[in-house]
Amino acid sequence: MSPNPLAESDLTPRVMLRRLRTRCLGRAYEFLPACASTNDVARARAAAGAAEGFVIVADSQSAGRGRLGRSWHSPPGQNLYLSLLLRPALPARQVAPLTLLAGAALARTLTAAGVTPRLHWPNDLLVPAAGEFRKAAGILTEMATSGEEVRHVVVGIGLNVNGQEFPPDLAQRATSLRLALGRACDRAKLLVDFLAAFEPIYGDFLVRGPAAGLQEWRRHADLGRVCRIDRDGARVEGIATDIDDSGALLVRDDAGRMHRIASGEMSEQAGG
Ligand code: BT5
Repeated sequence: MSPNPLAESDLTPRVMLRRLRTRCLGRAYEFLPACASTNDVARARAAAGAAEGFVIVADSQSAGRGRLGRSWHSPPGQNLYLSLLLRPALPARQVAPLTLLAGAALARTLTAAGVTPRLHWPNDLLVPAAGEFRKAAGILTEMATSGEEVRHVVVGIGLNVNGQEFPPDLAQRATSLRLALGRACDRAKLLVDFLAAFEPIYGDFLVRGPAAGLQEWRRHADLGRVCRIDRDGARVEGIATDIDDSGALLVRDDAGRMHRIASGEMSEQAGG
């Protein structure tokens, strides 16, 4: 009889709930062998009343999404694709730092796993592979609002854990923890460790604001490099000097002018 890998999955609720160390995050937990996008499932569960801390994990996604309509390569059996539902009682304009705070928690988790991650504003996590830093994780934060108030936030994370091969368009840019560490990793452990790292960072954010979490983000960030930002058809080139207290990127151009970039795409310049 051939084994049923999904019945034995390391990510099923039975296994996960035993391993969780959090009070809230992941205490409501769902696992799907496959779905289109975990962010879409989380949004549907939010509309049906799911509580703060709900986590949905899929073993594979057929329409995993990045930002701006881009796709997230999501094959089965190897990686982590998760969405975390949050219901912060905050005005919508204060929610932007959450992507960076999730990045900080992910960086803490991976550091503990033995890799040296590098956070790339706003939502990429890179790890060393083949003599350079390559993308191993991405974060997609989506929000539903009612006027000025947040109804819910979905923080979606894709983390390449044990994948070793990528489609041609990603082969030179993507990597995984397994390729970085030279050994397979326990994705359920990474998930429970991430949730345990993020819970206090999120709690501190709700009570005191984002400063401490953003400081942790800075410690892992690839700031100080020459970069190019494209937004709304306009281009800013300069040095990515810092982030401000809302998580926006601060770029100093050649003329010394500072530009505050609330959202956009940061590409490194050749030689930067
Ligand atoms: C992101 O977007 O990096 C956010 C990705 C979030 C994915 C998670 S998976 C769970 C949850 N459910 C979803 O549907 N999404 C979230 P962005 O910055 O736009 O980067 C997307 C780009 O990363 C693509 O255009 C590719 O170049 C590259 N890419 C795609 N799949 C990748 C992978 N598996 N590993 C590394 N890079 C990848």
